[in-house]
Amino acid sequence: MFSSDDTIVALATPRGRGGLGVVRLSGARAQDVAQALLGRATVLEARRATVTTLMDGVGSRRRAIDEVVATLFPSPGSYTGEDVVEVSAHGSPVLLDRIVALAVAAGARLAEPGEFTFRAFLHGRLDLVQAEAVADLIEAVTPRQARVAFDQLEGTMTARIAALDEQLFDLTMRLEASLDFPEEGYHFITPAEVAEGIAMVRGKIEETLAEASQGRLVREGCQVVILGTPNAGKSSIFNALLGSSRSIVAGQPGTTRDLVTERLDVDGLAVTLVDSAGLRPATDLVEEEGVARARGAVGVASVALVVLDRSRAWSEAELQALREADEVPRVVAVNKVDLPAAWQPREFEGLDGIGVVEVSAATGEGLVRLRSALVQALGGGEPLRDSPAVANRRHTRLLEQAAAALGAAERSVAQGAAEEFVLADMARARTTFEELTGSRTPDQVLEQIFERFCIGK
Ligand SMILES: Nc1nc2c(ncn2[C@@H]2O[C@H](COP(=O)(O)OP(=O)(O)OP(=O)(O)O)[C@@H](O)[C@H]2O)c(=O)[nH]1
Ligand SMILES: [Mg+2]
Repeated sequence: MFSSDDTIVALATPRGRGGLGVVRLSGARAQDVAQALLGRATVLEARRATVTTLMDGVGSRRRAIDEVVATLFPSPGSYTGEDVVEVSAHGSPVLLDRIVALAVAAGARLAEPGEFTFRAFLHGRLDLVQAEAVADLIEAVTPRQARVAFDQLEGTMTARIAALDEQLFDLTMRLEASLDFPEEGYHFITPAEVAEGIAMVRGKIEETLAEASQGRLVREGCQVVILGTPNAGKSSIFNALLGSSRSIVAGQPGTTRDLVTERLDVDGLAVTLVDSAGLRPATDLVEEEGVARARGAVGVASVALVVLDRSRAWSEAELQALREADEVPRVVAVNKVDLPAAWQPREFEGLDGIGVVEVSAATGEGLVRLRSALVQALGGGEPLRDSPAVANRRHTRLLEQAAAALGAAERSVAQGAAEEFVLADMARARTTFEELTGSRTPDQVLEQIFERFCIGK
């Protein structure tokens, strides 16, 4: 994938105007390149911020274009494990582009997306799970996502895998010893001990997997689509949950036709909230398209929030609204409780066994309860764990493979199969661990992982 013997450069801060912008260099020639850019007398000491000037032009036309702070992080104790120089300049896009161009002229190459973190991985500064955590941390949109990503960066997941691998290694060694000295039979380890050891490791993998669905929910967020009868106050509730008048609210039914989508932090979960036209029978082509889009949104939603109007007589339309989205978990918001009631939720069978919350988008009553009902529905009813260690599909897939391999090993032991078979299954499990942490990961997988980063990370 990336060539790793040249020196790379990129803007490490977002493009755009700001107080500061940081250009980062990494590689064997980072110091030389920096020297070519900085004022002549500059001596960069390790890990010491040095105030200096940034120079442009050659000979008599050479002049300072900014005052900067440069810091050298020498190999191997830097982010990438190579010599790194960070130059903090004023946050002007033209200036920062120029600094990057000057670094390239002095022999650096523009970094590819994720290349700094890739080098950190390559030089053993981070394992693959931690490198993924860097991308997650940068992309986090809720504080909880950031915390889970940071835990992973700190190595919670890495430590768990290392402990499991160690246990498997120990079992493997003892079983191999029994093989090498067959006359001693199962002297080094009994089949019962092998079975017990393997079952224990598999149990821990399954525990970790059980946490994974929550971890994934935190990491990837989820979609909540708002459905319900026309004019029930769907858009009003959408706006109230967001705290802004994002969707148009009006007295006549059929106001919302297209999908209106907004990101929302619900107790740390990144929820994509979708206001829709509902699934009512359409009266014209535009509306028909709107209803089709609403149906499409239900298809990918984790939860449907069905809004009903309590101030209006109960009719077939309410039943219809409840019936239509029954393929996803539902929360029902019985809205307009500030107005006289035309019916009571408990009178209707369709509402049995679904979370029903009485609210008023107009006064804000019940909104806190509505939020917690949503969190409940999203988290499968269990309280959300604070820091699930596993969070992405690559991890869960590999852990499932490891658990399956160990399951096969357990069966082999139970059937009294030769040690070689048991050892082969255990070796498969250990290979998935290596793939997880990156000590043995195919290049295409690495590419996919680092592609997710943007340039400069
Ligand atoms: N009194 C009262 N009026 C409400 C409440 N919620 C919404 N309304 C009013 O009900 C009407 C319809 O509200 P919307 O939010 O546009 O309803 P909707 O379900 O999005 O409507 P469509 O998009 O047309 O299907 C508006 O006049 C709102 O002001 C509420 O809690 N109490
Ligand atoms: Mg609407």
